[in-house]
Amino acid sequence: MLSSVLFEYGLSGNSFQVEAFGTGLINNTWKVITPERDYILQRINSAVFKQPVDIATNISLITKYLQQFHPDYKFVAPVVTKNGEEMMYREGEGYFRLFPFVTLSHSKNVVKSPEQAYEAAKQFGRFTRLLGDFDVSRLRTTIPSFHDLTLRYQDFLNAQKNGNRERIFEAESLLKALKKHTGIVIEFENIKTNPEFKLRVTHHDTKISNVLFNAEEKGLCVIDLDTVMAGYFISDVGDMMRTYLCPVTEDEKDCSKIEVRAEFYKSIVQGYFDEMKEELTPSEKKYFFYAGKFMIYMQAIRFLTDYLNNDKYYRADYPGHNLVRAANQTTLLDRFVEKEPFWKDFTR
Ligand code: GN1
Ligand code: MG
Repeated sequence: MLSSVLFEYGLSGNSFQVEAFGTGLINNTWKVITPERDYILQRINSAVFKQPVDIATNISLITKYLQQFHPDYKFVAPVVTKNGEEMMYREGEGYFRLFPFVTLSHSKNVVKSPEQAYEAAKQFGRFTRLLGDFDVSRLRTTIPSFHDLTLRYQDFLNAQKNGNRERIFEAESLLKALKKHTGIVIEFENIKTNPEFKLRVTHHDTKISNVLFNAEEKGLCVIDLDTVMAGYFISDVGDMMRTYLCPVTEDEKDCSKIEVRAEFYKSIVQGYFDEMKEELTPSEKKYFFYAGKFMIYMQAIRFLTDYLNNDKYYRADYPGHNLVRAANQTTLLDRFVEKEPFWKDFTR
């Protein structure tokens, strides 16, 4: 199957080797190794991305803009098929695209040092800044209401009504704990009506594995642009807090290992501000710490919603996986909120 897809890109015969790659929960990803160069092949999950062509449209708009206005920016554009398509469709198999594997680059699955957090935050800040004059309304919405916390909270309430009874019973204490944080949803309502909150080109998935580093450990660029859409900066900054501050991942079962690290927080502020300080409005800056609450809370309720709905969305490697993730993120939220009085002023 994959070889017939690769054939469309002019790769044929037994000149290549294909292996599973990465840790994403939604799409399938492979590394394609050829004697000349390596590639990343991906199949889009079309249950999540209902109009995969919208992704290709956005990437193409961004590629053109960056090539024109920031030709030095290292941007990983997809390889086109022999027919000149940026994304290809295979009956019964779905949508695929191929990227060149950036030579001498590497990605990481966990943030090990504040320097890495700084580099990543700078890269995501730079991406948004370089696209600051791009008309964000031209971007297609690849997942409707993706980071709309109001809607996610509604989905969460619906799952408690209509979800798997046994699982609802099992998750009772977690449900209670999460309901205590509804202030975060109310705050988001204020943001949506605040004219000082700008819709910008937002990545929406700023985990460390979406940054490429060079051999000197400097950030090169960001990758995985499927969820690049109009959005608020709190999505990007918040997801960095969610995934860089803690020494263990969202899959960790032992919640006693969950902590948030001040040095890493400072690095996110520094890296992001080095690019975005002049762009953010005073109102937005006031919500810098809130960004972490927003994203950690949203991820906690998304995992729990999915658990109550029998794991329809996130890949689960074992039956209680999404419950573990939800409990993990709830603990992370508690640890993070404890820091509010101490960290809130770092942005000044
Ligand atoms: C999904 O597939 P992956 O790992 O890139 C999800 C993100 C979540 C993340 C949690 C389209 O991203 O929103 O933060 O899992 N992407 C989508 O690990 O839902
Ligand atoms: Mg992703």
